[in-house]
Amino acid sequence: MADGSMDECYQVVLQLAKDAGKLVRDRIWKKKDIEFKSCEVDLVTETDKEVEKLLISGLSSHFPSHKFIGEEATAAGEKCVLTDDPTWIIDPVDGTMNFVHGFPNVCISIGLWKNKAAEIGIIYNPVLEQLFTARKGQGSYMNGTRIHASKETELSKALLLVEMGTSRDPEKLKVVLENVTELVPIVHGTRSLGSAAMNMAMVALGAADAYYEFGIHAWDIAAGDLIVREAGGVCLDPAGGPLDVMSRRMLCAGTQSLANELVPKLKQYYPERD
Ligand code: LIP
Repeated sequence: MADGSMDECYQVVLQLAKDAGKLVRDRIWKKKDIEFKSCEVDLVTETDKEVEKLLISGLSSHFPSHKFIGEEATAAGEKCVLTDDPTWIIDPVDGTMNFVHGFPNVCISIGLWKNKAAEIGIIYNPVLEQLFTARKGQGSYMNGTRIHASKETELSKALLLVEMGTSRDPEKLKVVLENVTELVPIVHGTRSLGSAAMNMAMVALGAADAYYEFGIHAWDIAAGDLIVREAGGVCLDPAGGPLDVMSRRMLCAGTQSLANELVPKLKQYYPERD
């Protein structure tokens, strides 16, 4: 692999994630400069931008041939293209609304993809000190301890993660609320962490049994895809086919059986691709 083995990539990104985590931890309960993106509840702060710059400059100095897809670079107009090249897919602060409010479900999500498949996944919540890591074929870990997704196969016994999302598009909101109305009466419980990556980390940890969302972006799920699968879970399209990381649609679960029960109950929504 040009400029850097996977081992070197892993060591470098782990240190950069910890360096970036200090910024998030130090600033979550301080005053922030808040800007709006696609709508008045799609927010970005100076910390989102600074963390993304720290990660991209650190990684590109070690691996100059690597490519990048970053949430804030994309928002600033950079094209969002996934090729076969080694590509770092970064959400600098996933759960920005939580960060703005000082609600500690925030994380830095970094995936390294090569040949359009995940090689390294890092989801780091520096406020609660939860570091989720995975390398292809090597299992998933939280703070260095091996983790495993749940073995739950029945929706009626499942803790389901759902998100309302940041879109205020009436058509999208209608689908979100129809799905919640359909599912709340038939599952054990529903929860929303406000961060796609943290939701996926909870499925990998076995602390929740499934999570789906329409409207997320590649940077929200690029790390969680590997972390869930290396913990023994499944990640797929919410209509049941293979996951397409650029489709802005995702369903993950501890077991294929649970995913199979969930899929037909979902009203589908097809956002514009990344
Ligand atoms: C968030 C996602 C969350 C989704 C929000 C938002 P951000 O990412 O993690 O799942 O429901 O709408 O997209 O914007 O905080 O990086």
